Amino acid sequence: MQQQTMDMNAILRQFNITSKIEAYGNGHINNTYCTETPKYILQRINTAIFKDPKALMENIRNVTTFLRTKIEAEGGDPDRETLTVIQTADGKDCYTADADSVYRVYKFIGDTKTIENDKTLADLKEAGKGFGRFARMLADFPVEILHDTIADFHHTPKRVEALKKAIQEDLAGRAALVQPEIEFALAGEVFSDTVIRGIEQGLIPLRVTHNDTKINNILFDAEDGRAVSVIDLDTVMQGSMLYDFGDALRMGGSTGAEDETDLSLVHFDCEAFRAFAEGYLSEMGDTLTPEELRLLPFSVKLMTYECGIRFLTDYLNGDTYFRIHREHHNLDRARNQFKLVAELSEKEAELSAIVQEICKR
Ligand code: ADP
Ligand code: GN1
Ligand code: MG
Repeated sequence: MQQQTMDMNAILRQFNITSKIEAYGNGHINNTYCTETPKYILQRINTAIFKDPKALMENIRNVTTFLRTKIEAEGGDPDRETLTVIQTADGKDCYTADADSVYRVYKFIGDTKTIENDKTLADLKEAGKGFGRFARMLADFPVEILHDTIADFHHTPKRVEALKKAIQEDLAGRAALVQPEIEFALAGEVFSDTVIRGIEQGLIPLRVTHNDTKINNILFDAEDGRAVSVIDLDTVMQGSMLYDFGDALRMGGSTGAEDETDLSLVHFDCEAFRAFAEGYLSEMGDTLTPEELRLLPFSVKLMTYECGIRFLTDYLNGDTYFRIHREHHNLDRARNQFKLVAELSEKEAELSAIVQEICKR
């Protein structure tokens, strides 16, 4: 522990910071810490997953610089409404201690809160506005300068292929234990290419997308609950807005936590969908194509399915990707997502009616 504290202090010194530091947040991928005074967020970038941290930081620098100008033009506070990268003493956006230990620091955005599971409809409407505003402000960002930080991140058919490989290899010897889950996952292959096909056919435009729009990737004002800032920008890449809309409701629309094991507590809440969609469409509604609007309900099922098969794949591979906190954590997560997928299949018509109601106003 003392060794770790010493190492963290040495890392902080690279950024000219001296402060106590503690682990922070609930992400599945990076390691996040927060300093005491002055407050900063320090993150160790997961280089097993993000193979080119310099390209990743270049994306973040470009996107946040672009957002700063937009936020200022709209009369906002860029230090609060987007991430600010703190450079190292020698002017770099991250500190590379060794190939596996790459660190970055952000200004701490204070007087805010993150929401994990206990969310109200007002929170969801705000989250929709926040992610919608993010997309709107980046609508004229020069997308060609963005690097793909993870190739084919939301290419769902390739995620199905990865699952099939994991089933075949059965590295952790778990496939026989999860036959019903495997069956459910493979049955979803029929709809897995819907968005990719739409993109290929030119029906769904490519935009700048966040690609990891979990509700805890948005900071809300601690006082009035408004969405302040979209964070966790590691996966900002070119993609479909359907990825961001669907992924946000994957967690935002569930009545339970992502790893709740009592599945009687896990349902998809259509009113949560309405609230998020109202917020999102108030920012982006005018710019969406008919195909994007038509697929909003489906996108939630697709992204929930994709995440479920990623959890199952990781379980079969022996838990090498997502951080786990108990033995069958990834299986619990996969089952939870599949419960939602099954419900979403039944609720698609109801959700489409909600989109139509919002668009008529
Ligand atoms: P991960 O990729 O592991 O999910 P995040 O970038 O989402 O990491 O950060 C984890 C948590 O740290 C967030 O949910 C949020 O609570 C907090 N956090 C991250 N960046 C900031 C920031 N600039 N200011 C305040 N809190 C932050
Ligand atoms: C990971 O880093 P975090 O916890 O915000 C993952 C997302 C998944 C999510 C599931 C880079 O997000 O794609 O949807 O877990 N991020 C990456 O909770 O793989
Ligand atoms: Mg996060």
